[in-house]
Amino acid sequence: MNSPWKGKAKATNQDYDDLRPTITYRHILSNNLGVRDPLRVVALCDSDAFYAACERVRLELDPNVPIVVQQWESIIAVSYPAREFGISRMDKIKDAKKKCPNLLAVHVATYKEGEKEPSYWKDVDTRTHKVSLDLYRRESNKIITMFKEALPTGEVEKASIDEAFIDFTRPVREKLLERYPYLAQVPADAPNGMDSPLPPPPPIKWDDLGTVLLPEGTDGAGEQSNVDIDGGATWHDVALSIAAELMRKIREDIHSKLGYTTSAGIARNKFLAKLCASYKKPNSQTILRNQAIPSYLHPLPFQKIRFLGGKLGDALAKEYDVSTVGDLLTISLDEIQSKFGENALWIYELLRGIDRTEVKEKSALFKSMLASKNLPKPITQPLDGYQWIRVLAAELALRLNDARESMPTLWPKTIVLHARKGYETSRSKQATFPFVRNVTVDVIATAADKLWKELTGDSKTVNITSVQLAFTGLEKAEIGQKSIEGFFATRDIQRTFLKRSREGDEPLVSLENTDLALPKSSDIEAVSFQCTRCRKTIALREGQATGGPSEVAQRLATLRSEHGDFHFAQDLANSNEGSVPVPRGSSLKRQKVEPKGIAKFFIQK
Ligand code: DCP
Ligand code: CA
Repeated sequence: MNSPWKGKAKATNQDYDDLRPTITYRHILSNNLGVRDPLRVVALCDSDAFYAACERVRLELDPNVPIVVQQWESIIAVSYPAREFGISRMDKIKDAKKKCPNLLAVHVATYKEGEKEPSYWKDVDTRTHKVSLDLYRRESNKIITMFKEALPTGEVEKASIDEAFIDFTRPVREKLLERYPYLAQVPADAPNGMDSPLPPPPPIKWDDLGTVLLPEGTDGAGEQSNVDIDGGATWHDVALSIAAELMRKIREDIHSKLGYTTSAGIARNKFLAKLCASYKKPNSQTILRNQAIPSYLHPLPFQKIRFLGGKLGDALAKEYDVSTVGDLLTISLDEIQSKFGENALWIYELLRGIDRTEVKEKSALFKSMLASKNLPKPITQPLDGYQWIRVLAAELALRLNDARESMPTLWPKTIVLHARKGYETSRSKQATFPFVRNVTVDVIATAADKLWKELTGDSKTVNITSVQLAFTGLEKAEIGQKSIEGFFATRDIQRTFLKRSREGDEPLVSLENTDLALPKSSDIEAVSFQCTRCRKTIALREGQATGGPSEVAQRLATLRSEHGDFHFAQDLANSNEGSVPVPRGSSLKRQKVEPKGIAKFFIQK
């Protein structure tokens, strides 16, 4: 293809105009360390051969034992000692064992019908078992917790089951000011006061801090291992070296406390940190200095970059007949814009090592939890579905209860059952999930059984190839608590409730938070509110919205509390033993059940 850009002048470091920004006292003393901070430092830390390492630690094996993790007939993780035998994920178990006769192949834990916990059964069979990744999730959470505990002022974003981004900018800033206190004092003779540049940085000892990638034009092939770096060190290099020091210490702690080795990439942003994290594996870290960004990025085949692979990468390669990042640098922003519209600036900047994506912890409240099973043998008799429901319910029970260890009031609003026949769209049924404190396999299975009955209806035979059970709308039960608290506030029976609960009736929800449902100050002017539970906007009736702000606020508080009562009553009815909530949109009448315990107490008015 005859491309007007092919053979044009080579990209120069002019394309990277922010590699040596001048750092001033204003920068170093700023409290607002955003994504444009010139001393920004981000790391990506990834666990080595993660599932294999989890199994090795669980089995208390020597780290040199070659081990793979198997899921049915496939290999899903290969330890580094096993990789030395040329084993990869692509191998079949049989072939891997040929390559290494001493190979230990551990099958992932599975759930089995009738068992509440996953385990390592001898008779794993995809027709009767379901894979459990719970061990890996738990170990992953332990690692994330160690990052957070080690860096109370850093930001940690879990990126996958075994990777996390860490924003070191603030912890590094604290260390910089602690080690070089003179940076906090603008000298009296500084020409531009706060906007004067900092004095030259001290020499950096990169020893033991990891692999340092070399800037362009330096002798040596890509890496730097000497004690003092060249005279071109910047304060950003100092920041990187401090982050590397902190990262190394955390990685060592993870290794000694949990037994896992990790590999990290440390650079000025997420994109570059991720890119260099796997430069050397296992058990190592790589530092990409700003000066080395061009020489590191230029020769990279751009389609290997995650965001630039796939269709977008194909389009770029075809359009411009190019293959490396360096090739793409000669294309102007206008040109990219005309071809790629709104993504253009982002692509243009990424190619120049610029990425302003924040490191931000995703809400700890993952909104849903899904357990699913593709059935090697379709379910043909409706009765056969119940065994899978119990298996899926066991997984959800374990996961919800694990999550409740750190968030005790976590509560799913809805339970959803999906069933699919071949490649047809799945059918689903859902219901409000009972408001119960102890979510056991039985509670979940009872709710799901009811949905299964609805889904299969009167059919004598079915043909279901995949079943999924999910919790959706997972949230801390604050709204529920507020409803209940509102309930107590309006009926003034809190004392009675507490008395009865001490006498032995198990309260359905905890009452730890006794802050009553009063409007927040921001609500004072409001005449309506949106219920976070049912999403409806509940407004004061005409005429009620008049009067002084405190009267309106009071009426709104009453309305909130009444609306909370409505949900509370529903939850009580649903959480009664033996009662299963009526799915939304169902024409079924709510089952009449004799209220028991605390529910009976409340329903008697
Ligand atoms: N995984 C999987 N199926 C895949 C890829 C990965 O089940 N196709 C699981 C098993 C891995 C874990 O995810 O242990 C993490 O994936 P990585 O790609 O990070 O691979 P590893 O951690 O196993 O190896 P590495 O040391 O190369 O990161
Ligand atoms: Ca990994």
